[in-house]
Amino acid sequence: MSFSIGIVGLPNVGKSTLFKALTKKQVPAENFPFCTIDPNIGIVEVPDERLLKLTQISKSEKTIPTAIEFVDIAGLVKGAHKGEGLGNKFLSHIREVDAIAHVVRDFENSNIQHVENSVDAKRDKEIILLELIMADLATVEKRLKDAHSQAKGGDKIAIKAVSALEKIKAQLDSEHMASDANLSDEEKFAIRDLQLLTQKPILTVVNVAEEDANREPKNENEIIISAKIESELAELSDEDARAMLKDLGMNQSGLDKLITASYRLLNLITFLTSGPQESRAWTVENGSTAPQAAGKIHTDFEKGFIRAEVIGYDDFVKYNGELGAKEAGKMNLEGKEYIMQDGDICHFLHN
Ligand SMILES: Nc1nc2c(ncn2[C@@H]2O[C@H](COP(=O)(O)OP(=O)(O)O)[C@@H](O)[C@H]2O)c(=O)[nH]1
Ligand SMILES: [Mg+2]
Repeated sequence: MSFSIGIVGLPNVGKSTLFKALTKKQVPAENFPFCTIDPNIGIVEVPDERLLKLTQISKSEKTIPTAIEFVDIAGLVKGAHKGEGLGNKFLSHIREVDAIAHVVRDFENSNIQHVENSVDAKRDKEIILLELIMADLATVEKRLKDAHSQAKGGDKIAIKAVSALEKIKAQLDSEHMASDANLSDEEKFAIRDLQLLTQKPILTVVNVAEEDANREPKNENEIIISAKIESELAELSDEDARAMLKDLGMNQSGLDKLITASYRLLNLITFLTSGPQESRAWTVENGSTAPQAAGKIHTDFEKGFIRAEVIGYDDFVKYNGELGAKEAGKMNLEGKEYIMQDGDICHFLHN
């Protein structure tokens, strides 16, 4: 199971162009046997230089990156929450993703129609956000009715749900996101299955003209991309793509920016396994324990967890692999409580 990012935005802003470029980086499906095959879903590898280094050091036969899933979600227009366009069908697709990449158009081109008839990224951002807010408001009001009647019966969780929903409703009513509501842990628990759209992390992807591709983003929740450049890069070999990036004065492709920003937005970290058979990257949420990480490899590893042998990435490189690091005393034995660190190279012992 990989984490998924839904690509949303008004029509003709470059969503599918970006998605098509992304799918050129699809990982081979055999490494991810449980994924659904769907033309609107692309599972792409998370770029990580460390993995190549591990492959060299361990002389691994295979290198398997970790992956993240992108979904091209079409059909959002003004009024979607009232059923305009694909309306609620579209909104239900967004409910299933872990985070949202919102593409806004910031390039002029008179041949490509803009649904609002002019290019204004700030306005477009507000239109989409308002749709998500209105959809959430409908969800919250519906749930609030049920929660009220359960709370009357004295149900403790329902009482917490009512207070959570009222706090969220106040935010939504003033056109703020549900994630702006300040909820206690108990309140969060009471509404944990609600799947509100504006509780998800949102990354704004500004699709700019080619000559603006090096523009700096306004904040850490925004990235600048030229979908046109990305679609050209996607057609090239790795080597040619690197040369083109260099010519453009870019140190990273927009897609790599998008993938790494999504990873950060979801608060994910990578741990690694490495040996002669394969070097492989795995994803866990930041703050996960060693048994939870082991469970990513196999559920039995989590259930039967005994301990983890952990080497930090820098030590692994410095001492030229597992054996060297172990001899230098840099392999630590960690128990059930250990919190995984980004770049940990692990070997899990289990029964
Ligand atoms: N000039 C230019 N055209 C683009 C760019 N991104 C997308 N387009 C064009 O805009 C049109 C709509 O793009 P598409 O990706 O289908 O938009 P979607 O409706 O958001 O999926 C297509 O003709 C694309 O070729 C871009 O960055 N620059
Ligand atoms: Mg499209």
